[in-house]
Amino acid sequence: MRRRLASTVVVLALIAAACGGDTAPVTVPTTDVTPSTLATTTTTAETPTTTADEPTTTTSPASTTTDGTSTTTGGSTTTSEASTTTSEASTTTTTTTSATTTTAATTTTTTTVPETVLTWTEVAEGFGQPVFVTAPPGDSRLFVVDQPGRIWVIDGGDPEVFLDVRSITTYGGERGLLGMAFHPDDPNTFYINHVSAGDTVVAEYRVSGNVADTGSRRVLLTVDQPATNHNGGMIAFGPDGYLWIGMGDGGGSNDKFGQGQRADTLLGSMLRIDVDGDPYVVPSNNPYSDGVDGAPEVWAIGLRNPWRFAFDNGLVYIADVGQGAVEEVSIAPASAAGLNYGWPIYEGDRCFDGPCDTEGTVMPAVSYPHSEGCSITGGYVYRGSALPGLVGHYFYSDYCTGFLRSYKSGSTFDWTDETGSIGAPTSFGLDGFGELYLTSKAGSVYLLTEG
Ligand SMILES: [Ca+2]
Repeated sequence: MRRRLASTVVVLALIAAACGGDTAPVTVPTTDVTPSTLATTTTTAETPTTTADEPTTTTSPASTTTDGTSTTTGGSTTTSEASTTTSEASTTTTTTTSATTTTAATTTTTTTVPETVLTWTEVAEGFGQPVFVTAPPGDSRLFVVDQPGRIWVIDGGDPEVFLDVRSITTYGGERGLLGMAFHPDDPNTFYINHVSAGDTVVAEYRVSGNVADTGSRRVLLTVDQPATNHNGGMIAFGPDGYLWIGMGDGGGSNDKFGQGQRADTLLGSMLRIDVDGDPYVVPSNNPYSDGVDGAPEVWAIGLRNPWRFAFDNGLVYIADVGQGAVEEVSIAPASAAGLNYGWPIYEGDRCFDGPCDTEGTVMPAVSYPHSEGCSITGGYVYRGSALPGLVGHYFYSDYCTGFLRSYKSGSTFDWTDETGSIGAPTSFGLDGFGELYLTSKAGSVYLLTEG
């Protein structure tokens, strides 16, 4: 059942877009979800479990979900002939020196998308509130981070508990277990980012067999959180081998704590540390490694709530959640130290708390107004093998509208006509082979497939 692609292009709202008023800022999950029961239409390879809060793996592609959520999976089949696409474009990928600035350059690009039909195929369900998927490179297991405080491992059967930190995790709203990253040189060591006792904690664990050794917990970093929202949550190892930690501005609204433009505090910043230390080491080429003009851990400033970010081909893609009007993705060289991503001077490409001058600011490569969403869910540049026509596309979504869009070479593409909208997509994730997943607040994990 191959269909032709009908990918339409979203013209970048790179210019202007000072739309909308101050609607309530919405970021990642805002309410609790009780563990869902097993769906009755799921076919599983293993003996189904009956515990109410245990997720299951769906082994039949394109299975039908009947759980009454707003998710759409498998079977989005109405597509029309492919269209060739043209759009305005911008890139911000030219900065190569540290502590310099990048300004969006507007260009026009014509892009033809290969014939591909995309579908979100549900592969697992029943999680409390999944917010991330990952795996070490080349590892066939899949690790699912559940915001209330557990990590599940899928190793050919139903998900099993890999780590349980619920008792030391502050959960609710935007707080909880938010991120996970395996050590790039040792798949038996991993890191989590969770809110514990109300503050951000990055901790290391060792793996014993197919479960984490809870006794191996080693806290690297604790960051005081003055409010319940904007906790960031993403941790990922960069091409430099260092752990990058996305920190929100401390919460509230309007950068009320004045953190966005400060380099001497850890909030509103991207942090970068070497985990192979006690408790960690500050890389010598961090912009404030001497602690004189800023905090040693700070790598970049000007972030509001960088819920998800990703690396690809020497670049970092930071999806920073906007306040009331504009969402954004900023792209910059991962080697560029001391960049300023703009908040709160800019919200996306909109002047928010001026005076505004793009000089010295990394302006977004992609931005869209709140008429199209409310809270960006950043993703990844696809480098897998299942969807060869989409290699190099950076995929992203929005928590409110659930679209699926991609960005490549200055153009953006909207795939939602094919995939349907996923209700409340919380995060993207990659498996060990670069295939792309999406988690939904309703408790499901989807795999992006063709057909
Ligand atoms: Ca920004």
